[in-house]
Amino acid sequence: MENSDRASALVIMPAWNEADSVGNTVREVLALAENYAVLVVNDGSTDRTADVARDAGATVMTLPFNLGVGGAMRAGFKYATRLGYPKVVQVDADGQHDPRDIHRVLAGLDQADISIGARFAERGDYQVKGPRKWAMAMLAGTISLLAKTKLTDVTSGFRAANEHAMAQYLDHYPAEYLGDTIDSLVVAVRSGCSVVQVPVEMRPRQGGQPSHNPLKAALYLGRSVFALLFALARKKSTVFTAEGA
Ligand SMILES: Nc1nc2c(ncn2[C@@H]2O[C@H](COP(=O)(O)OP(=O)(O)O)[C@@H](O)[C@H]2O)c(=O)[nH]1
Ligand SMILES: [Mg+2]
Repeated sequence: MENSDRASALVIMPAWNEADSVGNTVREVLALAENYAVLVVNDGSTDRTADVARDAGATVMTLPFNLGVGGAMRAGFKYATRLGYPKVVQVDADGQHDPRDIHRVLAGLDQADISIGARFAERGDYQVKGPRKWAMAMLAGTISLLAKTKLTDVTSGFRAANEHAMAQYLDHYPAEYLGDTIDSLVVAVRSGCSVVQVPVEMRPRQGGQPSHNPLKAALYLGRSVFALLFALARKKSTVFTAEGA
């Protein structure tokens, strides 16, 4: 854990078969002027992700089999809490999240428990169109109502959390497919966490392959729309009142 001395925040990097890009991404983070510790959660990769990440200077936690981004993040939050990091930020291993924006995403925590790095400029391989675009707009609008703040990019994985949000995540962070994006946010907001978004730009993936299956992702978005409509139709329930707040 040589990289954790005096670190102001922990960068959690979920990685699944990212040997092509994780090394560069870790090096970019460690080269920043700010002092961040980097934890790569190697999620049952079958390539050299763990070795490459370690050689680049990250602490590597290897999960014995693939748990998905939600499970990997939950393991990362547990690690951060045990080691007493006051802030964490999730950064993709594929290089799409520009490490130079990390300080901006973390700065959002001055105003809220969760800070989302939101892409405003749709470019690179992030062009979404048709029903997917409508579903995302509708989800963003609905979650904005819940969070009482304008959110435009609720599926962004570039996000930071403070200790309050981490305490909530440890109990409730969804581990199912893609649940780390929308579901995690809805549950956190309903548990009393505040959210803010800050603008960032996304870069193209720096190597390897995207993990998402487009059909599964579309089904997930559709399911999220319905789940949210039902959640909104319900009266506020005491089950969701803030814990530990
Ligand atoms: N730990 C873990 N990380 C994953 C998994 N699937 C994807 N990732 C990581 O999550 C980040 C985003 O994945 P990616 O496939 O690029 O998704 P996209 O950017 O939304 O298209 C990358 O750092 C991936 O390595 C997984 O099953 N487990
Ligand atoms: Mg990606």
